[in-house]
Amino acid sequence: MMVLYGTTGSGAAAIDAALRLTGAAYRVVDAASWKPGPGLDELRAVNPLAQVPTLVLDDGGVMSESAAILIHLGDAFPASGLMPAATGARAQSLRGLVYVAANCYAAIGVIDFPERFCTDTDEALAERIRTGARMRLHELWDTFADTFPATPFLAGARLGALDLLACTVSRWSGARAHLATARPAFHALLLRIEADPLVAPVFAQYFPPPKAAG
Ligand SMILES: N[C@@H](CCC(=O)N[C@@H](CS)C(=O)NCC(=O)O)C(=O)O
Repeated sequence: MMVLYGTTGSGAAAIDAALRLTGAAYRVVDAASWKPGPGLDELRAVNPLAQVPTLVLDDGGVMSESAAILIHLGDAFPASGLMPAATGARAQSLRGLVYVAANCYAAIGVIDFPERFCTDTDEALAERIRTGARMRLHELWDTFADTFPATPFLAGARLGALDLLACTVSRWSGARAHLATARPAFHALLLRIEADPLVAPVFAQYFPPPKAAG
């Protein structure tokens, strides 16, 4: 059985939803680099970066990198529709998946861990790095929205990998609030994808609404 490493609020949401589309058997281990415990020990043993999502395949092969995991699942389970079958649509999905991973997800790594990208980082400098990376992230989402049309899904006729990754990664660092005013149609599209009956329960689990204070 496949094993997915991830936790609430993480990019494992996209992979969990994708695994449900495949219908394959898998189990989830609660793990993240910021959650010390047995899950993290297990995660570190398979992925030295200790990043999630990480997926251990049936044959013991380790997959990290969300775009690669999604492309692999699309290839291994073609009936899932994760990757479009038509060559042109598949090419655009590949472009979109790598765009989100290489540009948007990478910017979030800078926002979350500015000290990894600088030396002698005091809090004021860390905050300037975070602010700059966040501005860049929001521009990157604007360009994504302008570049990848929904027909009616980002992956084409069916819900696919690109929809799942875009919905997940746009959850962070104020991107949704930005898009709601900067690209309202794209923002509405993300909400529509998340309302899909397969996606909605997964996102409710990974992105629960904040608890009211008191
Ligand atoms: N390049 C990876 C990035 C994964 C990533 O940064 N995941 C975050 C959680 S959403 C993480 O595990 N961060 C912890 C860390 O880097 O220590 C991907 O595309 O999947």
